[in-house]
Amino acid sequence: MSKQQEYITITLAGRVNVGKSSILNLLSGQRDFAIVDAHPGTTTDTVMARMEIHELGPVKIIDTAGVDEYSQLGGKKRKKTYEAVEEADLTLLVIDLINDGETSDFAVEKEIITRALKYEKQVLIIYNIFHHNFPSNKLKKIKNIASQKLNQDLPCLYINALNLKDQKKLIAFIMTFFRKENHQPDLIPIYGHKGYVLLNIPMDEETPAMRLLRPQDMVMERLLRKYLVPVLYRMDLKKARAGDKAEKKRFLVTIEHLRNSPEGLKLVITDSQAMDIVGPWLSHDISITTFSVIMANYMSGGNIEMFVTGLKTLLLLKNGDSILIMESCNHDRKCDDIGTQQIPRLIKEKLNLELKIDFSFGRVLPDDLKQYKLVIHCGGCMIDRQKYMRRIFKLREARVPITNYGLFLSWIHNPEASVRVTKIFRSNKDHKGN
Ligand SMILES: Nc1nc2c(ncn2[C@@H]2O[C@H](COP(=O)(O)OP(=O)(O)OP(=O)(O)O)[C@@H](O)[C@H]2O)c(=O)[nH]1
Ligand code: SF4
Ligand SMILES: [Mg+2]
Repeated sequence: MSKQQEYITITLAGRVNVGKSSILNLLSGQRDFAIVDAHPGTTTDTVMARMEIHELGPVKIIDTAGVDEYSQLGGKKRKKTYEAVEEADLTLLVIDLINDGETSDFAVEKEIITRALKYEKQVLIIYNIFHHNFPSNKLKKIKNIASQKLNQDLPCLYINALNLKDQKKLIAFIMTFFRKENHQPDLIPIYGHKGYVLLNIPMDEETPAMRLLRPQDMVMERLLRKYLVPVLYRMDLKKARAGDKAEKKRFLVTIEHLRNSPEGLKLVITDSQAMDIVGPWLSHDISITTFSVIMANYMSGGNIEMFVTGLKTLLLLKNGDSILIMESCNHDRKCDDIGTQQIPRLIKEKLNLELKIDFSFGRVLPDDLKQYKLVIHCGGCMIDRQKYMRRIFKLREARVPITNYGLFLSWIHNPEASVRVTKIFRSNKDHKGN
């Protein structure tokens, strides 16, 4: 599990000038962490700050632009704010109690709450009180009016965001009401502190120098933590694919060596591009999966079956249907790139289909998802779990099935292989712990 994915994400949202950035400063304990100004619209885009809040652990706080700015730019800012709300584990909805408590219709605030709850996220209300010595009877009256108008059964807190003493109060409030949910399954559900796991990493023109890819790093970290021994193996995929007997022998000798060792071979994890080679080479009593399938299971909170179901859509596609190939980052593309070349070619050759294939690279989701019959997604290792889950929600909302590169590449050569690469997740589903 990477550090990046252990962050709790908290979004600060509300109208302009209600003290969102001041609350970010309050949480950080620094008055000048974010720019704060009496001018409405000071924060013009989502701003992310990572910090360690002792009681909560690593937290990613997203300060946002106010959602009630109705210029053309305001629409763009609002879109980003809503995205941040939909992704966050927790939204702190900030309301300027004295200015808005009596007069506002709270439509904007209700919209924020609706969006968060739709994405099964949590919301807490922060009433920010700008005036120190506001008469208490008047304040009580406004509090009542505001809570009646907002009409939400959500925990709320009254603070003065400029008062550093309210920091403790705010953190205690979050600690009391935020339910820290752990949706993340074990990255590699194999158990027992003994055994080798062979990682097949072919390395091609796209492989960056001087480092391994993030899923490979994550897998190694997990194996070490479990006292399992990762064995890194580089297959020459070109030779293997060309039927080179020596290349096959080199691989199988390594496998036999590990199998016959006292510790034994627990699992083979391969780059998904080599699954069509490695799968048939290995006898069925050897467990095998791919890095991409591991990531899909992990990022989706253990929902690998959703990607298996998505595969079945491939058999229902007709010429002219649109599908979307999605990657969560925008990397250099060299020859025979998986997303832009291999997958489209395999669809054409193996399924004999002429599809309309669109591509989406990076963090932004296309607006009109409904036009697609299927999404084929990469492992998604470069975005965090919250962003990935928002994608899954959006696709579910648009009723678009999703599958994954690793599953696709296993299935297209041999449908049985897609069952094989998901077996470790199904057979160990109920096992908790690492
Ligand atoms: N007196 C008092 N002033 C506050 C409080 N919170 C914020 N302010 C002031 O209100 C103004 C706006 O605060 P910001 O934190 O920038 O508000 P924001 O919601 O981030 O505003 P935008 O980024 O413009 O949407 C600043 O002048 C703050 O100093 C508070 O609790 N008490
Ligand atoms: S985000 Fe996707 S395309 Fe980018 S490196 Fe990770 S798996 Fe590959
Ligand atoms: Mg601001």
